[in-house]
Order: sequence, then structure tokens, then C-alpha cells
Amino acid sequence: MRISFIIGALALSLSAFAAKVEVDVSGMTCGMCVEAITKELKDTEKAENILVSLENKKAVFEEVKGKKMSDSEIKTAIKKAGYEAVKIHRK
Ligand SMILES: [Cu+2]
Repeated sequence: MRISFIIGALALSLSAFAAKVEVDVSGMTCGMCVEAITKELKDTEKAENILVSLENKKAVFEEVKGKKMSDSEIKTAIKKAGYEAVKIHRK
């Protein structure tokens, strides 16, 4: 009973620290761009809850628990889709 409490508390604290990443992306012009970037981020298997906004020119996502995504990995994924990650913010 005590152990399950500890595991529960641990899981809760881990999820509370899921790193949020916000990327300023240049070059997006339409919904296809949004789809291409979403796909490339998804394919890294390190990003979840991916939200790409054409209006805000941003890609926002959370790192998958236990997986770290470096700035260069983010830039590479965005570049693979055909766009540029101008700035990366982490929260
Ligand atoms: Cu497009």
C-alpha cells in the first residue's frame, strides 16, 4: 500500500515535469506544411501532443517521458519537412 503510494507520487511528479517545447518555424504557408512538420516530429518518437500552428508559425509539443530531444534533433526534423526552426523555447 505504501509502495503503490510512492509509485503514484513518482508518476505524478514525472508527468508534472514533461518538458514543453515551443519552436518558431519559418516558411510555413498552408495546411500541408503543418502536416509535414507534424509528421516529422511524430516520426522522431520523442515528441507527443504535437500542435503545429500556421497562424502563430509555431510547433508546440511535449517530450515523450524519459526521452530528451536536443535542439539539433528538433532542427533536423523541421528541416526534413522542408522548413526552418528559427528559435527553440523550453518550458
Ligand atoms: Cu504548405
